[in-house]
Amino acid sequence: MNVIDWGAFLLPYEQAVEELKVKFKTMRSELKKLEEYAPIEFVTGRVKKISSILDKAKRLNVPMDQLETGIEDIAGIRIMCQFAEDIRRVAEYIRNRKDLQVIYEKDYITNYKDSGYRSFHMIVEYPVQTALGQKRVLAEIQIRTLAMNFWATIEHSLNYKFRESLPGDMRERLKKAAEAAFILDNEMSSIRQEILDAQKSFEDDSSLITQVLGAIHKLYFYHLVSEAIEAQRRFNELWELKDMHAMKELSDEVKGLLKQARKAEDPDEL
Ligand code: 0O2
Ligand code: 0O2
Repeated sequence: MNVIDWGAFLLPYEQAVEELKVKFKTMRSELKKLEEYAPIEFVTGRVKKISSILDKAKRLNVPMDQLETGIEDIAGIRIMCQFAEDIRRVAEYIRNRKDLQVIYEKDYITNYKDSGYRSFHMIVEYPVQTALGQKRVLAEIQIRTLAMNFWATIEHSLNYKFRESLPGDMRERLKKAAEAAFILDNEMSSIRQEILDAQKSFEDDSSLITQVLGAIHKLYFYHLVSEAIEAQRRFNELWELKDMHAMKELSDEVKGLLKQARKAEDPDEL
């Protein structure tokens, strides 16, 4: 049996993790500039420890000369998102990338594990350019919310400490804690939606104000002076009352007057 030169074996995985971390951190800054917030909160990565590779190879019955294909998470990248709905978006961005190939996906959000574990996993093939030429390595990308990550990090460290001997009631309490994290994610998503709706309604109101004032001003161009003065008086009244429904009616009325005036000036206009 050949002795593995671990230093040389792990080198392309180390390179893959470093490169992928930079790429996803760059994706975060790009998305932050393009959108109102970054769907990626932060990115970490690691190369699996040799002892963990050996443990996993034994557990999964992977022969030592088949580690490259048999263990898919020697290179691991973790992407943390603020909201559960960001996970699907980030996964879609990854599927569309040309610098890696998605081999398969594991949706532990819809099909959460017995332990309570929730995350979205993507196994990808990533080409690394080494001094000896190109090498394609497998990497596991885990995408999860901050709450899912909080739970998984603590559960992982407890499991590591207790190994197989984690007391039954602890397992149950950890499952309950995973449910609580899930409820927290849902609650945050619904609060976010309400904030977005409120923002949208504020933007709609301010655009209505711009439109109605612009339309009143235009009445003067068509010498509809008394109509303009009356519309401005009603605008002031509605503005005081913050009655946006009536403001919309006023806007439609003024636009109607403008339409008639344009038609009177140019009867051929549609
Ligand atoms: P372990 O394995 O727990 O003993 P930086 O270089 O600043 O970007 P930094 O601070 O070196 O990043 O942290 P890194 O390497 O990104 O990861 C921090 C910790 O998160 C590591 O702990 C990993 O255990 C864990 N981690 C990060 N990403 C992954 C992943 O994709 N899969 C898994 N399984 N774990 C991950 P330690 O203490 O470095 O290592
Ligand atoms: P690490 O580096 O210590 O995190 P397996 O399910 O392990 O037999 P598979 O198919 O490779 O084999 O793994 P799976 O289930 O897709 O999950 C791989 C990784 O997901 C694990 O890596 C964990 O990082 C994470 N994971 C899966 N289930 C749980 C869980 O119940 N709790 C926590 N905290 N994390 C989980 P490893 O191999 O544990 O390595």
